[in-house]
Amino acid sequence: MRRLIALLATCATAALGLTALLSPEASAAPGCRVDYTVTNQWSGGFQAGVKVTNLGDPMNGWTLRFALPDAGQKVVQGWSATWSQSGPTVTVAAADWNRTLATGASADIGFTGSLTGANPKPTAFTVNGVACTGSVGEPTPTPTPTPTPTPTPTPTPTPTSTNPGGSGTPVGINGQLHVCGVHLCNQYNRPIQLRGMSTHGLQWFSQCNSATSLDALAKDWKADLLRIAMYVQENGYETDPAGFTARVNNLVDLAEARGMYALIDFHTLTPGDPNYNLARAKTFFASVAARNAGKKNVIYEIANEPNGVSWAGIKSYAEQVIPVIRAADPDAVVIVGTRGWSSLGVSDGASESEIVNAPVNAANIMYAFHFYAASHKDNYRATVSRAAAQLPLFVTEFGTVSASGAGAMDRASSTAWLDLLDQLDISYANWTFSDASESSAALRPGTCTGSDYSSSGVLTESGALVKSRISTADDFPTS
Ligand code: IDC
Repeated sequence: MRRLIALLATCATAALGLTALLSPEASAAPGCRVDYTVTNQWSGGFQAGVKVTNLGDPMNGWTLRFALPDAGQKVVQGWSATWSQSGPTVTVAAADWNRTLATGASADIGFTGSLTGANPKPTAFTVNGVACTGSVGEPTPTPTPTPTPTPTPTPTPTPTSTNPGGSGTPVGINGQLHVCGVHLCNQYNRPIQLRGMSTHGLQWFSQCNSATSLDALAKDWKADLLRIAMYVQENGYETDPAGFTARVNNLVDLAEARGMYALIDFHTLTPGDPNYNLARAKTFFASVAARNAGKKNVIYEIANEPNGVSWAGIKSYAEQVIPVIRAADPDAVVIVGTRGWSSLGVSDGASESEIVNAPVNAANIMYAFHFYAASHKDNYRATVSRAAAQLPLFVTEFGTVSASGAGAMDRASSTAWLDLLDQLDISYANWTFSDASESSAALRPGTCTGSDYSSSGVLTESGALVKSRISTADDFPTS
């Protein structure tokens, strides 16, 4: 894996030029730093993360400009800002939600680019017309957009799949998904089952979501799906909305480049009432839906595990968030969490009938069901068997262990569950594709600080079982 190289450029506070004086966005006392990081590179293309940090007075609007140093470099798609290019000059205008930058605050943005030759990095940046000069340095200790690089002794090129939706991949075969009847259906209007993995919390385990690890997930695990678990609390989204939004978008791209679907999980957990996060959800989904509307690989999961809240409360939340997504991305599948930690109500002593009797008033949606095999057994399986005839279900999270995420793996119950999901064509994602020190993690502790994600030695007992199930050949219908 190549080393990350960041360019640090510090704006000269004295160099307030004419452009800045004319710009309504210019700060009285400007000052900024730009970290430019090539996060991925392949034959013919690359991806870069750009962090704009305001070191001057608070800014209420900013425009970043830089020149791409090689004529063969072109911006293909940028995110979290409005990107344009004229000749070598790239102009990046803040998005509504990151235009205000307090002193010391940053905006994480990024882009994918094409290139025909070498990939030199820009060395000069302006923010609001103020020329920045600086020196080449290492990444700053502040959080960088995923993927976090996996340190390896020797920098090596990392060839990755560069054919989004390539013909043989899950996205290449199935294309844009939709709900038909109670099933998830592909572009041929035929039911399919997606099998994949969930990340752990991005705030803790982003090192497990590198280009290398996701190559292994796509190629060795043959996963169809990456669930991107973005916690809202617990040092997650609420602490840095722009940064977490950028990380999610980056993972959507990494999944897309490998032909995998990306399930964007707004990982609410505590507090359990999703309405607590309603305003955040609207802001987040407006942004990711607008940014990813043109992609075929995105599915939205609007609330991980509602708990301590009635179905009416969840339904009300869903009916306010879904229109925000639809306004930007009309055709994507949306998944709604269910009562009792997404147990269809069973863990609260209820059942799926409360949903059947009062479904969310929206089309092209599914309902989430979660289980942990050592905790949730026959009565939950009976519920799923029954509910699957009436409601489109998606197991967006399950564990082979107890609901705490720890304890012994229950092989018999896990196998019974996966057999049932296969039989019903219900898609699933396993918690977690990480090396957390807990038995639900698929990778042994320490795996994500290395570069080997493929050998059997890196798998936990749970990882070995789940990989053996996920990596069997898909049988996606193509007509
Ligand atoms: C767990 C993690 C654990 C973390 C805890 C609190 O495995 O490391 O400390 O969350 O954030 C869920 C949740 C999921 C839980 C998981 C295991 O969706 O966030 O992860 N679980 O407890 N529902 C049932 C189980």
